[in-house]
Amino acid sequence: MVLLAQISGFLGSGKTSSIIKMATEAQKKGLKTAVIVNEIGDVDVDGEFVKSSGLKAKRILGGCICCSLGADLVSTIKIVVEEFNPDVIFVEPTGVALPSQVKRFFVQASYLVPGLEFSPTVALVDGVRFRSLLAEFKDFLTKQARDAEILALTKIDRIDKKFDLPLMISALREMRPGTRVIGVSSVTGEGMPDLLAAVLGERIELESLGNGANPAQDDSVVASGVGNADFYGILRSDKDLDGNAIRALVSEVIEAMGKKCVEKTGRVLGHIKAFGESDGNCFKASMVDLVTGVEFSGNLPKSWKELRLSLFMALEGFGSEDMASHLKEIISETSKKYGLSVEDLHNHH
Ligand SMILES: Nc1nc2c(ncn2[C@@H]2O[C@H](COP(=O)(O)OP(=O)(O)O)[C@@H](O)[C@H]2O)c(=O)[nH]1
Ligand SMILES: [Mg+2]
Repeated sequence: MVLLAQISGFLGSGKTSSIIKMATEAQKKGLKTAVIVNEIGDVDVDGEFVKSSGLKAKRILGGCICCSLGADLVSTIKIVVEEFNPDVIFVEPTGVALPSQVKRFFVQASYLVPGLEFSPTVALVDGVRFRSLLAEFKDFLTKQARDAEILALTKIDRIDKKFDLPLMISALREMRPGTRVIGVSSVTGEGMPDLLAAVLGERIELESLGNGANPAQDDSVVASGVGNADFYGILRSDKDLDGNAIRALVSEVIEAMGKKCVEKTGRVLGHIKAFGESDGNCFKASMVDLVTGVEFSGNLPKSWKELRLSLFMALEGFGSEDMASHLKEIISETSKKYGLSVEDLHNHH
């Protein structure tokens, strides 16, 4: 038996963080786990971060597994089962995927891989950005929520438990009546045992697919209006720099792109993130809104001359080409400011 668990949710809602938390817990219970991470762009951030957390992972890049890359999902499930022989596979779709579409490809995978079973689909909803997401992205949220058996309100460590949390939970219940809603935090671990218990302990039948599901869609990346851009390369310095220089540099690039997005669209609705490796240390930097700012996890080096950096952003309403040209300019300007040379490896592929 291999359990397939889909953890969906909008860009930056906390999918990767929750999966790392749940997969690590599942391993402590003696279950072998693997993760499949899908990214709209060609540059991998989350897959690398999941691996650096000690988990087995495969990535699917350059599109969405609910539409254009559905066939890749099917073959990747087969490869993961053959290579890792896991008990549970956590699947992280892109933030614009429709869970029901991903389920369709789970069904196809079950023709190729015997013994697949299916956890209830989880859709994560960001508690910190709840108000702005509801105000500006309600249709899409409702679509994602309609496809899920469990709704998890994330980041509750930052939500007022007395007043706001119960209101948000009832707003979610209204979005899809009858669905279970669980509040979770991958920082404090609150709610995670309940969510994991449901994912590991409950099953959905393939026949239930299609109930309330959205009609097939050609390309969910195009339909979402989310643009994306990325960078993959090496930044080098002549002098020794410290970890704070990485923090400052990466924050500056991410914040500058966030501000560009506000100039263009009036707000930041999406996710800007980076994975870096320097002197044997790995870290992830991430921003979903300008107020919270850039958050780092992992380790920064004490001293370094070379930084391998993958950066990826997906932002609603910001055209991909426009975004790419701004990103290039901002990376080049910021690197110059810190006295770094830039080797762009992405454009050499
Ligand atoms: N305070 C708080 N922040 C979180 C939590 N989960 C994720 N985040 C932050 O939210 C951002 C997006 O998280 P990530 O897991 O990458 O989201 P994904 O894009 O859905 O995979 C990151 O900056 C995380 O540090 C949480 O439970 N509490
Ligand atoms: Mg992620």
